[in-house]
Amino acid sequence: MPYENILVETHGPVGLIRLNRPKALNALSDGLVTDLEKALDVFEADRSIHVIVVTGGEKAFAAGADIKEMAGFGHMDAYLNDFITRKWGRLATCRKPTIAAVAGYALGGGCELAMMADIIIAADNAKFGQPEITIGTIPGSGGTQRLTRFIGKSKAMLMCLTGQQMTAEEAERAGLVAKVVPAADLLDEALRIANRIASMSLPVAMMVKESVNRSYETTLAEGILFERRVFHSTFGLADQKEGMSAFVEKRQPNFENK
Ligand code: DAK
Repeated sequence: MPYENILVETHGPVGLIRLNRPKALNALSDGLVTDLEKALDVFEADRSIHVIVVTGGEKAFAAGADIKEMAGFGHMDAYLNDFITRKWGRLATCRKPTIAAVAGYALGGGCELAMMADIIIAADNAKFGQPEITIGTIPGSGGTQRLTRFIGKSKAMLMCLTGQQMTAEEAERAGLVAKVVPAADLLDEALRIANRIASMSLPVAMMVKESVNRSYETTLAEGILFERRVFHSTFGLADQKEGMSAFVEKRQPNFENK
């Protein structure tokens, strides 16, 4: 499917989406977010794809929502049209595991988009920030909520109230990022991790994801109950039989994703 603002590739069981508006530092225009939503829908529906990687360019993952596009909007344009809300959360609702491979700027909506992925891998030149306050608005796609859960209140306040950016190294220390790698190795490393996840049973990987995400939505007791029910359900999978048999027989498992 042709897209105007993204490039889409498959690497075996891994679907790769590259945000591609380099002249605007991948500013997240309505067109880009629409393309992203469509590509995610396609990968989600494709049984041969197990993991989705989203990346940007060397200078920017994404420098935020497209300021030029929204600058003139009034409150009713934003509110009544539910401005840029509908499609924005698609990455967060993916059921398959997702990785954001971030180089350069991940600002505003760019940082928020990265935080919607399950794992963030950062290049050593990555910079994360929520600069919305510097342009007279506030984060609108989870910045005040997800960032606070990732790095805690004090650091989130510092970033959201001052617009101050965080380096890749700081982001790793704070728990925003899983791993920092040299910029030249970013995509290889993201694809290596994606392929490792893709070698597991797809339904089990999806159950792991669903269970970890549950911890953000519920109490510990409810989350543990949820985890236990999902754990019990894995005993209905052929892949559980295969995985445990392979261990006992000292061989590699051959998962059939069922
Ligand atoms: N929007 C539009 N164009 C942008 C842009 C952006 N966010 N960021 C950069 N560009 C454009 C620049 O205008 C410039 O275009 P030309 O002048 O060449 O035409 C080109 O990209 C190169 O940028 P610079 O010349 O500025 O490059 P520098 O290296 O000097 O600076 C920078 C890089 C990233 C520090 C700077 O561009 C910058 O500060 N950019 C803006 C960062 C920012 O404020 N981001 C937050 C935007 S607000 C919501 C969902 C999401 C959101 C809200 C609601 N819902 C679901 C409700 C998100 C809001 C935001 O992200």
